[in-house]
Amino acid sequence: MFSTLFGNREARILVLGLDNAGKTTILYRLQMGEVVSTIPTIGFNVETVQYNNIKFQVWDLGGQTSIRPYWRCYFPNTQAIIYVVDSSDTDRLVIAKDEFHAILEEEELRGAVVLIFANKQDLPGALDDAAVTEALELHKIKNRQWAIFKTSAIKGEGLFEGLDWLSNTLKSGGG
Ligand SMILES: Nc1nc2c(ncn2[C@@H]2O[C@H](COP(=O)(O)OP(=O)(O)OP(=O)(O)O)[C@@H](O)[C@H]2O)c(=O)[nH]1
Ligand SMILES: [Mg+2]
Repeated sequence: MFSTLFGNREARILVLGLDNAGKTTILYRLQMGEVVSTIPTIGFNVETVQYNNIKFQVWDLGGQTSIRPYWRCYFPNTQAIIYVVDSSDTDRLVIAKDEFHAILEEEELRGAVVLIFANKQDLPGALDDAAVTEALELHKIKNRQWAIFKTSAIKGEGLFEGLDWLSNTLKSGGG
């Protein structure tokens, strides 16, 4: 729960997105500041990331088709979603968009703010933030605070800019 007890806020964050988007890489980049070698996540990883006086409890869920239905088990009490897109995987952007809009319709996530990471910007052919905004139809988002950032989990770029936005948005009452 989001609390101001002892001035130390906490926020529960879900990291969602298709398999291979880079979710687990991002989680450990944020938590340890390093690139770790990953295997596809079956189930979840959870770590605490302390940043800007917020203790983020970050849940990284597996994104494979067969395990996406289990995402909903983690929805209650979520203040923010980080939705990760492989910006170079243009073939699957339509699927990424459909999964994204299904998440937005979930009643339990109605109050969650949304941060989109257009990840893998270091790869040739990666779409930029404007193109990912269009592909995900972000302009259709209603009644919710959201932002998109270009990231490279491998290079460590963009991730903390996103967390800055998230912490400011949560502190000002979002989520
Ligand atoms: N070039 C590049 N590769 C990345 C980046 N982020 C992640 N990867 C690679 O993409 C692959 C998949 O990364 P994961 O973090 O395991 O992906 P995931 O979203 O957790 O996948 P699931 O657990 O199956 O849902 C790995 O080989 C990563 O090293 C990035 O920013 N750039
Ligand atoms: Mg993973």
